Amino acid sequence: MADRDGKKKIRSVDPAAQQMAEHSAEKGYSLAWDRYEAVQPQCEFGTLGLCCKNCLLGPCRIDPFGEGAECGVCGATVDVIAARNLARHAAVGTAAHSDHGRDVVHTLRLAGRGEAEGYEVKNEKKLLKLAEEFGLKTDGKDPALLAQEVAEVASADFGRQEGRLRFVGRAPKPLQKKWEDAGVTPSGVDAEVVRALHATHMGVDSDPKHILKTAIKTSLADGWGGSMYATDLSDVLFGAPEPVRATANLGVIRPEAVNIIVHGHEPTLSEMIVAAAQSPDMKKKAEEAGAEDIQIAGICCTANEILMRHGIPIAGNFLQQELAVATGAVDAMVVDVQCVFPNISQYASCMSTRFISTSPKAHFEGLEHVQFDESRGLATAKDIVGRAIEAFGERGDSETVVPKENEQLVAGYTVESIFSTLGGRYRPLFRPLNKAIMDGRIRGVAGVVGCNTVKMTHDEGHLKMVRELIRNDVLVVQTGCSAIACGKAGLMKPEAAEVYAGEGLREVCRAVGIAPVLHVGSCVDNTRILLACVEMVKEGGLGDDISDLPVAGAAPEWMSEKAIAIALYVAASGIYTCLGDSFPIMGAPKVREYLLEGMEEDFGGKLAFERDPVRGAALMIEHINAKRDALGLDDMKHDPVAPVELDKVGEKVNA
Ligand code: NFS
Repeated sequence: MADRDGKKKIRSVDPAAQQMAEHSAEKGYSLAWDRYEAVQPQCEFGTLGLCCKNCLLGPCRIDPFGEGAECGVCGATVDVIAARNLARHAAVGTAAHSDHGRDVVHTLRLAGRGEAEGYEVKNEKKLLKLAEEFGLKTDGKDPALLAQEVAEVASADFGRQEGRLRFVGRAPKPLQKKWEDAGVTPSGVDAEVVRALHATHMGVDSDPKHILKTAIKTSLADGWGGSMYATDLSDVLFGAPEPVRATANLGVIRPEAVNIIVHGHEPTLSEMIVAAAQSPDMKKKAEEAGAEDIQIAGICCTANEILMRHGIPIAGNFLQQELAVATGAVDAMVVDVQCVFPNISQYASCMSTRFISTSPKAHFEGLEHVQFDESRGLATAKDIVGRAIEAFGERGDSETVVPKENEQLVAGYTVESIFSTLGGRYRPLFRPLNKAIMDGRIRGVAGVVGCNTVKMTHDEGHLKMVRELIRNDVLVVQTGCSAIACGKAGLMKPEAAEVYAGEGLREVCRAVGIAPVLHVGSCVDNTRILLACVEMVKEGGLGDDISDLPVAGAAPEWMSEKAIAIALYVAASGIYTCLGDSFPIMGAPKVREYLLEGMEEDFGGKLAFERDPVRGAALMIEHINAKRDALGLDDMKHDPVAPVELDKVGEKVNA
């Protein structure tokens, strides 16, 4: 259990996280920060990518300084080893996002057949648009039937054996050609994942650069396949998000209410929990148990899904999952898949909190399992909410400690809603954004996304980078735990423009009433950022391909295999992408050279590794400026404004 040697501070810039860490230390709860200390020193061979256990001739590890073996027992060099490891990470990341996408497709099919209790097509307009894109006959067709047909076409794309993925056709033509020339145009999502696993088996692909192309191809099947289906079909089923006000941080937990935390990723579950909690019978039960209300709050990307569509509050990001439970006021922690700490059940024996796993894919030792089944989605969700109400009854007078931090934010931006927010209801165009970039009020656009990691100070990378970007007039769009970090710090309120944004960006934010930092959803919704770039190209005046745009991407605190797939598909879509931690490839010179330099020639985008978030932002700005120069755009109208100290974030917006 927790042993922070009397130094109760954790590495986090979030005061709510800090308070709960102190409380956890007093209670003896172990946190990820404690476990990180306990596993030191971490394996340097693994960090550098020089450890191979792909076959049982090994494990082999290669010393980067030439002491000992130069290659593995089979003859694999450092570059082959590191490239294969990276390709496997990308395949797992792609599989995770895409399996989430597949579940949404499955639910859409069941909903169309009338076999998914509680689900229906909420966005017929988008269903129709997709059906037309897929070449389906739409005239006078019943939306339920159309939903089934769209789901069939999508399923076929997952299992496609030949030809290219459908959404590849959404990319600008020059980018499609680059992918063709480089041999990375993805085919079926499943096939690409399987091929990456085959290619990295012992004694198959042994050309480092070719292995990296396999990693890129697989990742493109995520970005322009599995993830894009997850986003588009979630919008069809659950409705397209619209700008919505909400709140974020541990202070959203209310001791007097039945608190249910939904943690994980798939909206199929969380949407039903929200519906169940809002149903009159459940509300009545909660009142009978003496609760004021039922409070749903999210952690990680499932939080982003229900925030975007319903304005449901966010309890915190990845590193706050244990801290939420430590409040003692959570009556049910409901998890599905991805980013859930395996030992989250450590609390089960000492609290009334019910820990409930729900996915057939993910059971957790020590957690009660209520299998979620879309065919009886609402009934399962009511069962879960009922258990939370019971737990509230058992909570009695036991101690609860809930931080007060609870910040306002606006979320719910999509390609469609950016259109209408910037262009107005009657002129839904990307023209105003392109024009603001062309005339030098907005320097460019940056997507800042990704996780938290205990290897860095929690949230600090996100906040420092984003503030540096907006003070230099770069409009920021965000997803994932990065979006949650900036939401908690007050950067997603329109007022934030007055404090942090450069003068040009501030003028634009004032004119259209937006914050300088826009929340565009969960990690699968990074596809919204790709498609926003496509729209900027289509709108004209900023080049012919995504790689011509003055845009950049970043994941300052990334840690998951999903982030590896994202970084690769974003860079291979032509976007300069700056990562906080490096990929585990630094011991492999050829791999390093290709990812940090060579791939730009093939795709127009490449990666950079920079731990210092302010320097990372400077690299992104330098890239954006170079793109502006290449396009011959006007000089920026204003100089950047002075930076604001990190400890003033939030404080200043609220002043
Ligand atoms: Ni993305 Fe979302 Fe957060 Fe990282 Fe995990 S929740 S899918 S992987 S930790 S951003």
